[in-house]
Amino acid sequence: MARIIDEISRTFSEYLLIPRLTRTNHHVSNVSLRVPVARFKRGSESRFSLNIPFVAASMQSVSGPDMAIALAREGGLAFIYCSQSVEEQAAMVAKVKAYKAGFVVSDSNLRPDATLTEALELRKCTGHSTMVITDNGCKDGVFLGILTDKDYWEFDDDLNRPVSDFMTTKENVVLGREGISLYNANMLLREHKKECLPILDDNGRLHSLVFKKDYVDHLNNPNESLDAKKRIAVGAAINTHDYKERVPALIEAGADVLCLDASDGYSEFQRDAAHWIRDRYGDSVAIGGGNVVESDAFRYLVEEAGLDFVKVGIGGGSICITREQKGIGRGQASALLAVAKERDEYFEETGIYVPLCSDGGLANDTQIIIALAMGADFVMMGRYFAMTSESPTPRVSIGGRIYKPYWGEGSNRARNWQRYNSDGESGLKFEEGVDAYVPVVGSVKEVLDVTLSKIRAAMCNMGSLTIREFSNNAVLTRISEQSFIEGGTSNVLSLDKDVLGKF
Ligand code: MZP
Repeated sequence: MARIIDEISRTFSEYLLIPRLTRTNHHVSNVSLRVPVARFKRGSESRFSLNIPFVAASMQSVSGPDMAIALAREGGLAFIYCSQSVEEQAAMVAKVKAYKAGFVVSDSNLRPDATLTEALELRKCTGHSTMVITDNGCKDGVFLGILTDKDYWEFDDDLNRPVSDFMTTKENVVLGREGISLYNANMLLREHKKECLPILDDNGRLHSLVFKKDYVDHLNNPNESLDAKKRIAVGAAINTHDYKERVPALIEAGADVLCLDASDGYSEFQRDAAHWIRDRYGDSVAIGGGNVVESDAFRYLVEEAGLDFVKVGIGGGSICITREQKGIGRGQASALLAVAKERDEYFEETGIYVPLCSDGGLANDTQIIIALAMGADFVMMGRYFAMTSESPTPRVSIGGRIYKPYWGEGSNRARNWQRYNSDGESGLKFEEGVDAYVPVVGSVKEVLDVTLSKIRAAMCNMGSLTIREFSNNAVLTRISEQSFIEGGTSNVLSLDKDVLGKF
């Protein structure tokens, strides 16, 4: 006979936090939002952590290279979607890795006999004003000199003359040797008051470039998610169908974290894929998976599949109709509480901490705060990021307001049958997601600034300086419909809502 869980499925909006003692050191400036992403043993550090507890969903309408760069610069991580060809996804990962690095592979290279016109065309194409002149015009050719827009006068000089007439030649360029540390490279730039340092190998061939602006940029974004080579960190989603081709390409392109992307992740398919990856790549890449909504599924993915983190949530996504279509899912708060309890028990038993990601259904900042209080180490969001300028979809005007398209991976538009069919059958017989629009709200940085301020403030109210402390200290109360109403404005005319008729 079917087993009925003796509890109603609940969602985040049904709970409120009860403040704990705020001590004098509980100041927002002392709060750390750093969270682990990869499992770790008690007393040791996670192999991969984030400085803010946010990741962007692996969805076509959310996580392209622009989102990955913008979010990683704020301390989070985006998962480039896998509902595209292996080549396209790997190219997106490579684009993120190339965005900014301590040691950049030069993308603007010319032969010495190229004309100034060709240099201007290249500048227009790449947007980069610094060009390297090598014997063969390739990124690893013999270094001859460097050309910047200070070396020529576009409207006065003869554009048919070769760049060799204008470039600063090798003897006059400050150079670094392959193997130099990034710190020393930056110190050379400082000492010689230069903007760009070409790094050459022992044979005088170009290896890479180091830019002063990258150093300054890094200081302005101290939370950035970076890899060991100081490149932007990026996640990539994978499925259980073509991982044997997809994973090697993604790792080659530089993916730092992989995540098995499935609507229901309690499967032997996830276990087999995780083993295959671990056998070949060991712990060099963090592997997450899911989604799950109860304790047995968590245990399975942690013990049998050995995953680094587990995603929680089925059917709660803003564009998701899985619950309506198949009757599968669980209220997100109940799911998270059940899995977090199991995670904590597993930690007690084994000393191994497995981070949890609450995925989907976070309708506002308050719900993000409740999710973190209930034990999520980090949250994955689609709608929240789809609304920002960095999501990959175009702006459209509807009724005088600006929107962006946002569609589910289970919609016909996404054609992501691999996320939904574990049996290998291709194509969607029915949709589990919808095609929608969301309002445009600003840049990733702008929306995060507000949300993160609220999280820090709530953590101080709860007498906590870390996310782990926050969830350990959390005391929550369920709320009645009446107290929910009481939580909004009451018995007053709101200037915005009632007088001006906004919202
Ligand atoms: P949300 O942040 O928009 O509420 O939810 C995003 C999450 O919904 C994704 O991370 C993914 O787990 C889930 N998702 C994506 N597509 C669908 C669908 O088409 C879906 N059903 O449920």
